[in-house]
Amino acid sequence: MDDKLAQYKFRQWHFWWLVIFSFLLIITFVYYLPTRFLQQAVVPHDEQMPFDESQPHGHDASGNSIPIESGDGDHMIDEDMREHMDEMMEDHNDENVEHTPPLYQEEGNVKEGVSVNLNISPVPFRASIPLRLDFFVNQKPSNTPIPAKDLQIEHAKKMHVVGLRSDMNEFFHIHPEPATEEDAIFSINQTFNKPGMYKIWSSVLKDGAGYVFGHQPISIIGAGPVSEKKVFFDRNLTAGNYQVLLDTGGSIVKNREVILSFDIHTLTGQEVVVEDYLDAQMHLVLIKGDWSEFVHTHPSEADHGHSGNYELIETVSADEGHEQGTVNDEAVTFMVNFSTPGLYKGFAQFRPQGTNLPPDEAITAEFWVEVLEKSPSPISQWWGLLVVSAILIAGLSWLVTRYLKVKAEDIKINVK
Ligand SMILES: [Cu+2]
Repeated sequence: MDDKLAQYKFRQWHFWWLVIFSFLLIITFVYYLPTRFLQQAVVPHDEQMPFDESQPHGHDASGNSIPIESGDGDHMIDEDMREHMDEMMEDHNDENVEHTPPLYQEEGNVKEGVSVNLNISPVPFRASIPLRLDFFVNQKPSNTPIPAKDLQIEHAKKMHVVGLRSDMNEFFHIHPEPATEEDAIFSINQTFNKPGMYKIWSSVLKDGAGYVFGHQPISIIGAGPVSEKKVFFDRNLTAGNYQVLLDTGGSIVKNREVILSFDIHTLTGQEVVVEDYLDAQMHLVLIKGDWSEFVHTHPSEADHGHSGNYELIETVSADEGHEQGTVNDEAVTFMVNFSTPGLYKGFAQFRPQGTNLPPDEAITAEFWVEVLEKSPSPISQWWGLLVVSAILIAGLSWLVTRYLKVKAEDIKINVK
């Protein structure tokens, strides 16, 4: 009798063991490993790349970068793209040796060296009237003026100025000019259409070194709401009469090089080729929601040679052979490295070929990205919950069976 009971018990244990074990096997071989394998097939594993010095970023380079990671969403990485990315990586690394990293400083913190001080008039700063912005380029601590002739042109200008409101709207990218090359003051009129707090950044290049200055936030007074913040994660962006398809390659993780690719079409789906805007295919400005990070970047220089576009899909018109028939689907790509996690707003600026926009102006596509502290675990939460609940159910039913058995024993004893 005891043998039978022991055997029965053993078979029960054996059954549950098999159930749980096969469950784990399924999870591992049907889901976990294929996902990991797919991920690793997409990115070069554990390849340390030098810190992206050539890309302007919000503070002194602390120099680290790690492999790009692909995440959710069906992004368009195929073998050709992989080849192209490797090429870009190589070119990118070559570039690093050429560019010194732009030094990011808040205007008020510059005690020594090149500095830019911003002065705005008239006070108080009112919305909807032109305000004069004067950027005084000087050498600290003596405030010695640095004339425009001592600065270098970068992307067609000696000074680039970017600004926006605290709700990350009202973005502007303008280029103050000096009266003469002997002058150290770069001036421009700017009208702030809406009231609120604004942050302005200026950047210059001197002796081959880039400098970015964050200026004291200013308060513009006027009628209307001072903030209308709206965070959105659309990836098909509308900008003017154009739609811009943004591919981030999945989730973005801090200190990991990520490739952002922009594919521009008309609203009716026609491919749009861009012409140069300030000496680059496109300009991309990324600003962190708390204004602590500022990135102004351009498609990789090496790409510029062959217009930084990458053929995604070849479209062939019905009348094959007529030269004018074929337009390749292209995207402009940027390599960016976010050094801190958080929400960033991006401003991708481009000029469609043949546009009648004034030369210094461009169309701006706005978007948000979230930079993660670390890459999301390969096992999605859903699967995690499933495994945990299955184990809990098994445990519970085991406990209940045991309890019932004990109860039954008790009743038997009492009956006797
Ligand atoms: Cu600019």
